[in-house]
Amino acid sequence: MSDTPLLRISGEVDRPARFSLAEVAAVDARYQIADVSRLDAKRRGQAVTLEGLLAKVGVRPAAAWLTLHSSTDDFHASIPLADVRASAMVIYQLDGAPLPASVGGPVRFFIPDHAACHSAEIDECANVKFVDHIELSTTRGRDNRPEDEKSHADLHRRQSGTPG
Ligand SMILES: Nc1nc2c(c(=O)[nH]1)N[C@H]1C(S)=C(S)[C@@H](COP(=O)(O)O)O[C@H]1N2
Ligand SMILES: [Mo]
Repeated sequence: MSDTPLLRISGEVDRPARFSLAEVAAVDARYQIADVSRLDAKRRGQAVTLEGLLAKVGVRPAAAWLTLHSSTDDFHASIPLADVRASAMVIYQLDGAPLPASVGGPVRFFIPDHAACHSAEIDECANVKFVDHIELSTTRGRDNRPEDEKSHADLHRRQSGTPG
């Protein structure tokens, strides 16, 4: 059902909200990115910028951290809001249909200019798949990204994804 909530935004915001696919698609056209493959040849789909979603909820001045939660596989990443605010997006649609789970749908966080895994706070591992909740907070939130090469390699093996 198109009205089922896809994504919740909570925490240090003026108007916590739950967005359906229709509501994400209805975010103002100036925040929509029709084709993310122009930003990264490995990625496909339609996205809305993080800024477009944040404009809907109203970021409070105290918000300093952005935490991406996936309850699907209990994966969480917390990153400084300022580092991604201008560039991050969520991919939510592919060829006019909901984004498939095989590429991280129904909602996949995407930072176009991410660093390699572990090389920085904003790494490829922070491109959280199946994101269902975005939380803004004053201090760092939950983060269970792999901390060392071995746990990272194990994670990639489990998700049968590409090495990164
Ligand atoms: N929900 C969720 N998102 C996740 C992960 C995960 O295990 N679960 N792995 C991360 C890691 S370590 C990487 S490198 C990228 C890989 O994304 P890709 O398979 O689309 O290239 O997804 C990130 N997002
Ligand atoms: Mo990764």
